[in-house]
Amino acid sequence: MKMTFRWYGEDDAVTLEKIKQIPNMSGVVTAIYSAKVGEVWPMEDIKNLKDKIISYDLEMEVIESVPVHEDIKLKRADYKRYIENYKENIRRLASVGVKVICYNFMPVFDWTRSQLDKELSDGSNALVFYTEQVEKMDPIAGNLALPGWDASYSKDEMAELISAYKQLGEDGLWENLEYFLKEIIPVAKECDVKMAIHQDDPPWSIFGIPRIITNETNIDRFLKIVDNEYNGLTLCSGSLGCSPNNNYVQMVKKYGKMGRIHFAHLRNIKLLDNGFEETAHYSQCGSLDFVEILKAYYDIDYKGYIRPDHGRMIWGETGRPGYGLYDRALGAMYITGIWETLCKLAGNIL
Ligand code: DNO
Repeated sequence: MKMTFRWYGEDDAVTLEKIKQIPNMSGVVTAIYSAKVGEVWPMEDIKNLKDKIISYDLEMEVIESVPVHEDIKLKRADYKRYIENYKENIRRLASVGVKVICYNFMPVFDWTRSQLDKELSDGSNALVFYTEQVEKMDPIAGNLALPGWDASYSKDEMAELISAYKQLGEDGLWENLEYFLKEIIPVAKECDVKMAIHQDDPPWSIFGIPRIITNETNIDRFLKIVDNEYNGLTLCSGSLGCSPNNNYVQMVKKYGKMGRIHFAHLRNIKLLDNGFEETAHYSQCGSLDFVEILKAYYDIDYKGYIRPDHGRMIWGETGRPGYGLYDRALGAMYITGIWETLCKLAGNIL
């Protein structure tokens, strides 16, 4: 495996200098954040980004994300142009050595939480999802702004989008995903870039709009749409793991053997009756067993990328929720420690 760290570019308080000092870090996972969703990323910006990263002796082999425009997900208006733009972004990123592109097909909202700074019993704070709080949230009132969301919609646009998705339903969303994959995967193959879809987070419908990349049955269906390795997965333990019906370890074994996992997001969560809380990566803190998870990756001889996912805010750090330095760095070292142990026990080097 190759250990990586998410970096939000020049504006990120977590700098490349700091990331470089985390042991075993091979590279960063990043994107061009100044581009509008759906547009072609300027080649000069891509090259500058890469130059900056390699000047710290880090790699830029994974992009997270090239966002999919809502017109593509709804297959309406400008979807053809946006699909052509998407293909062009794949080509441009391939030309500077990018190997994996992470994306998602979640309507309107990316990851959703009800609170971003819930104080845990040890005084740290974390992102949480309490069902009763989410039920009170009104996305149309425009009082929601989570860091992963596109904040550019007016109230009217948001209301229209939500109603369009309600009308489209799950079947419609599957059809549009199929169309998109059949268009872009051949280009990814030509460019030798692995596309890696991220699961919906949380893996169930929110605000009455459909979500489909949620469980093993649906991931099986997704992989069959274009049945080759270029149509692959970012397998996210925290997204899948917050539904008790998903067995993440089993999925690692199954999709790993099929050669379809290209990127892993590893984070722990504590399952509750009314939702979940994000916790430290350490197994004892949450509901997921990190030794079992990493053993599954080790046993499939996983050669792809891993990144520690959301961390808590600890030691007084403030910043982008889920993406501070300290707790993610602890997570990276914990994962690396387990991996090193597995390697040594098997008589291999790290
Ligand atoms: C959350 C992230 C997601 C992810 C996208 C991929 O922190 O894992 O926002 O980047 O869903 O497109």
